[in-house]
Amino acid sequence: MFSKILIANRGEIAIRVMRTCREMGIKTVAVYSEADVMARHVRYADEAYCIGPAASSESYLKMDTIIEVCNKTGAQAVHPGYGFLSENAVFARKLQDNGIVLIGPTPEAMEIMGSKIASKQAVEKFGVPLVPGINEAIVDADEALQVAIDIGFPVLIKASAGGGGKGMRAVYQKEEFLSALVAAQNEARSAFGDDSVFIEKYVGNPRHIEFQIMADTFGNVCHLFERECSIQRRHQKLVEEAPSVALTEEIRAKMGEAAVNVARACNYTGAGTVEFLLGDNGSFYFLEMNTRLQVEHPVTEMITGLDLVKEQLNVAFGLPLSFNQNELTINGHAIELRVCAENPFQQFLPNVGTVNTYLIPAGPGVRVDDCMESNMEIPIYYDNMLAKLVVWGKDRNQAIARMKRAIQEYIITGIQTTLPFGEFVMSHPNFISGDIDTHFIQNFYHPESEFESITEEELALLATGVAFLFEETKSQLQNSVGEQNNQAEHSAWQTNRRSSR
Ligand code: MV4
Repeated sequence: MFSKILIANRGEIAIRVMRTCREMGIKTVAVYSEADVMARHVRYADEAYCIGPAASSESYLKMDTIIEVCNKTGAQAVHPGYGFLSENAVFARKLQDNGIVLIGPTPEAMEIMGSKIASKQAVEKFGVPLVPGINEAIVDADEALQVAIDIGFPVLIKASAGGGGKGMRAVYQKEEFLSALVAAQNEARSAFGDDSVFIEKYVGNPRHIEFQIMADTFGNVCHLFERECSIQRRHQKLVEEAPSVALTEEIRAKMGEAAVNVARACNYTGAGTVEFLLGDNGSFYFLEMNTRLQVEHPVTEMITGLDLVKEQLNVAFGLPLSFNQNELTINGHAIELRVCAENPFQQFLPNVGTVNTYLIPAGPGVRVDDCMESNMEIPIYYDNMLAKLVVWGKDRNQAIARMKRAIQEYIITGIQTTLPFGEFVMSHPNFISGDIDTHFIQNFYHPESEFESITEEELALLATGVAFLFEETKSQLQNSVGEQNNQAEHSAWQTNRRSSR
C-alpha cells in the first residue's frame, strides 16, 4: 500500500480521506491556501504546505504547485476529493506524466463522461436506457426544430459540456425553439467554451436516483445500490438517502445492471456515480456519470458497511475490490443532511460570518463529517457546506426519528444554516411517506412568505459577488433555466415585495 498520499482538497472531505489513511497507516500531506491556515484539515494531516492565496485559482487549483509538493514530500498518490481538480482530465494526465497515482479514474474515462454527448454515445452501445432525443451536437437549427417536433414538446436543450443543470433550457412549444436554441448555444459557449448542445424529451416530475459504483483494474465492476437525491435546490442537493423508497427489487436490479454497464462503457476504475432520472411508471434513463467520490457517499457507507475511501485506495494501488456483487446487501436506512451556511428562510442565500458556538450531535446511529469548530470564520472563497449530518437506522422511520433528534442536538450559533430546513423535511408528510420528486422544495417549502424579503436588486448584487467567490456552488447562483421553479420563485419574489414593502 502507499505509505504517503497528498490530499488536494480542503474542508470535510479532506478530513474524511485522512481518517481512512490514518486507519490504514498511510501518512497524509495537506495543502492549504492562506485562508485556511487555521483549518482543521491542516492540523489533521501529518504534514501541510501552504500553496497560495485564498482564491481557489491561486491555490487548490494550482496543478503544478500540487505536483511540486508531491515531489518534495514523496507523496506517491493524490486524492482529489470532490470539486476542485477531482474531474480534471488535464490534472489526471499531469499526475500520470510525473509518475504520481491519481486516486480516481483514468483521464480517458473522465473525458468521455465529461462530455454528455460522448457519454450517451458510449453507453448506448451497452444497452443503457437513454431519454428519447438525439445524441449528437446540433449543427442545423431547422433540422433541430424538426427533431424537437418529432420528440414532442416539451423538450430540453442541454449543453454537452454542462452538468449539474448548467446550460439547460426547457422549451414548451415550437415557436420558442429557435430563440431558445441560440440562447442555449451562447450560454454554453461563454460558460464552457463549447457551444455543442443536444435535445432530449423533457421528463416531468422525475426522481433523481444515482447508483454508486466501484471498479477495480481487474475488470470487476460492482454497484453499491442507489441514493435518492430528489430534494435539491438549484441543482444543489440538500437531503440524500439510501436506499430509495421508490425502487422495487426488480427496478433496483435493472438500474444497478445499467449502472455497471455505464462503468464498463468507459473502462471505469475506482469510485463513480451514475445518475438516472426515474419516471413515475418505473421507467429510468441515464443522465450522466460523475467520476469522483461524491459528497453524499456516506449514506452508501452506512447501508453497506464499506469504507469507500479504503476501496478507492486499494484500487488505485492495484489491488482488487474487497467484495463482489453477491456479497453486498442493504442493511437498514441512511439519511444525510447537508449543513450549509445559508439562510433557509431567505431563499437559501449564502450566509457568511463567524460560527460562535459549534456543538455536534452524537449517540446511536449518528455520523458528522465536518470541518468546523467554535469561533471559526467561514472563508467566503469556497463551498459553504460546513458539515454533513448522517444518520443510520434499522429502517427509514428510525433514520428519520434519529435525524430529527440529531438536528435538535446540533448547536450552531452566529450564522444561519440549513438545519431548520432539515427539520422541515423530516416532518413533512410527503417526505415521511416517500412521495417526493425533484420539485419537492418548490412544491412544499415556502417559508419566505412569512418573512420580510430583500429586494431582487439586492439579491442580484449579492448573487453576482458570491458567484465569483464560490467556485463550487457557482451553478446554483446562476439563473439556471429549464426549470419551472425559477418562474415560481420569481412570482414568489413579486408577491413578497408587494406584501412586505
Ligand atoms: C432532465 C430533466 C428532465 N428531463 N432531463 C438537471 C441536472 C442535470 N444533471 C440534468 N437535469 C435534469 N435533466 C430530461 N430529459 C430534469 C432535470 C432536472 C433535475 C434532475 C435531477 C435532479 C434535480 C433536477 C432538477 C431540475 C431538473
